[in-house]
Amino acid sequence: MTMKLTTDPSAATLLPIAKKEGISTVWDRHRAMQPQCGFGQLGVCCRICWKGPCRIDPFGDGPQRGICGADADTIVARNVIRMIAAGAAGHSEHGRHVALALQGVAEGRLPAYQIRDEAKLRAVAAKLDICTEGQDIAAIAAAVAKATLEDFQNQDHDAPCNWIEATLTKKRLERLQALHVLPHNIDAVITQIMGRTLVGCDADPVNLILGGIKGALADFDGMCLATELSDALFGTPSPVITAANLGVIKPDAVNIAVHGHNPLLSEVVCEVAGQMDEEARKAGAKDGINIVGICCTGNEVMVRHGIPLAANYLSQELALVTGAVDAMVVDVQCIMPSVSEIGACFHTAVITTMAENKIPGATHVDFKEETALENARRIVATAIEAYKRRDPRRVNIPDFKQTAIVGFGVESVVGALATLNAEDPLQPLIENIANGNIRGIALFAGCNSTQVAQDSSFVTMAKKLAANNVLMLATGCGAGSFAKHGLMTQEATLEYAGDSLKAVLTAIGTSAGLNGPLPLVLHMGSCVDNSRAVQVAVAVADKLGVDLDQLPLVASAPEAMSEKAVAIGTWSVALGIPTHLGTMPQVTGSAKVTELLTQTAKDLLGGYFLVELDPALAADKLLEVIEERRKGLGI
Ligand code: NFS
Ligand code: SF4
Repeated sequence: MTMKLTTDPSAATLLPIAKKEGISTVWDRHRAMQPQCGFGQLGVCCRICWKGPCRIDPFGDGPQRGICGADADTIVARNVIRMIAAGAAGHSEHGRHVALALQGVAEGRLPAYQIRDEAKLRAVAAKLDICTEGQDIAAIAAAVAKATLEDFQNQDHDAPCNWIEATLTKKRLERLQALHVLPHNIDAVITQIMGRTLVGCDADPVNLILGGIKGALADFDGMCLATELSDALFGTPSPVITAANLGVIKPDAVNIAVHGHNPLLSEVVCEVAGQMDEEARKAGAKDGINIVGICCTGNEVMVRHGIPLAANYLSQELALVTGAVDAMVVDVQCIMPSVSEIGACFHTAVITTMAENKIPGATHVDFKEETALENARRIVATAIEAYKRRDPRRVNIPDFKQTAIVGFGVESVVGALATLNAEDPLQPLIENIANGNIRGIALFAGCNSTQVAQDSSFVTMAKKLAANNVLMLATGCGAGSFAKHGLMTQEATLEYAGDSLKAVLTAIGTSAGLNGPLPLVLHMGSCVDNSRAVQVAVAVADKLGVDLDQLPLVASAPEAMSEKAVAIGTWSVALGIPTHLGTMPQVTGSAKVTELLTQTAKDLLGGYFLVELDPALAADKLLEVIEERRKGLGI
């Protein structure tokens, strides 16, 4: 293969070792899959019923309709909104879990958990219009959990979900209401998408896509509540210095990789690991227990506790190839099923923990919030046992790790700005956007994909936007890319930021006590924490008295692959944000759907998808969009 596979130096070091060991990785399987199916790439393959599969001939010679009569527009629209429904299901199920845990804590049923950030819980209650006067913290938690769970239960179609209503600008809510795309019940909206895309149901591509947008907004609702309630339970992120890349794995420690998405498990594993450190030392690990993160669970514990991040999506298998991971504990989402087989090539215990997410060949520990401490102890004990079987001759830990300053939630961003203007913290940010020191804001989100050399598009785009004085936020595997490549450091700001951006980041960082600038890219957390970026944007828009689609704000998922990214990208568009995709979305088999998402959306919502596979050109296009928005605001 001529394409470069990865730009991550630690991954590049381990790939030849994997080859020597006869281990096939995601890149080997990608190559074996070539050429990939062109019908699937265009989105024109339908497998919705057993008269099919049907596929539309994109060249116009063969069938233009499926056996039931569905044309390319219908098929593409159905396929893409089913992806949105799946993404929304993943995020909101995660959110529901957290909400139920909050309810359990309120009722005193879950000894492993407590409200670690009472101030945050009170702030959330206020936001949801819950009266807290004279209430103790358990009562507030119960009321917040109840209001949150209503977003999964409300049957009144005209009453939008509580969280979305509490989160967006008034103008945005009105605009979405007028299009009938505000969700009233997350579960119901996801169910509707599945129902309307059955054989013989909704065939109108516009109507289907509007249904998809509603599903994407349900996804947004689920993310908001997941983020905010996790903060209340586990603490709100604040800036912390840590490290990223496979070099964070320690040769003389019991290394436990936490992987997946939901912090309910990883938080307790981290806590119990602290208590069991001595046992690890007794087993011969002179550095005790070392927890490292992978994917979004990694981001969750990184921004809250400074746990180092070992890998983002594409290098999860390579963490195992180091031969030094004693246990990989996984919960839900983005876990390659190959990890159990690779773990078995070494001494590594791959442990699944969720009843609905098992992997053949892995050990399963049935994790329940009620028995979390006991489950976590068993997991850590399994890791210590596995450590005793580790073969030191097969250990290859790449000598690559980068410092990363992470943990920029809304509160810490506002806190840092408040050191410049305590009365009106947003003022310094707005002033610098208005005077052009900061041209605009870009949110980088989303995955890695084998369609792109790992991390390369993220890094190329960020460097270019930085040089053009764009303030950058990041979440998910995008944040992982930047952390691994040293772009979450003060040095990166000094090296890559344009002069005016550098001056602003230095002024804020210095006055916030960081002894230098803020890092070049601000790590806001996991994928569900994209809601944090929206909160910042809403605060700025409210202060300016404008809507989100007027701000010089763009989003980008340069290496997107997951159905969750489809959902996120779609709500980003629905909120009025121009949203770049750097991988080809599987919709281009329908000119109508493509036009809807890339052009018509602009009139309806203000946001739209912008597809550009070349990262340097993509950065240029986003800069143009930012300038266009500035012009609109007259700045
Ligand atoms: Ni987001 Fe996170 Fe990564 Fe993509 Fe997967 S871990 S939820 S889906 S691959 S960013
Ligand atoms: Fe074919 Fe229609 Fe069945 Fe899809 S729903 S597989 S297009 S017959």
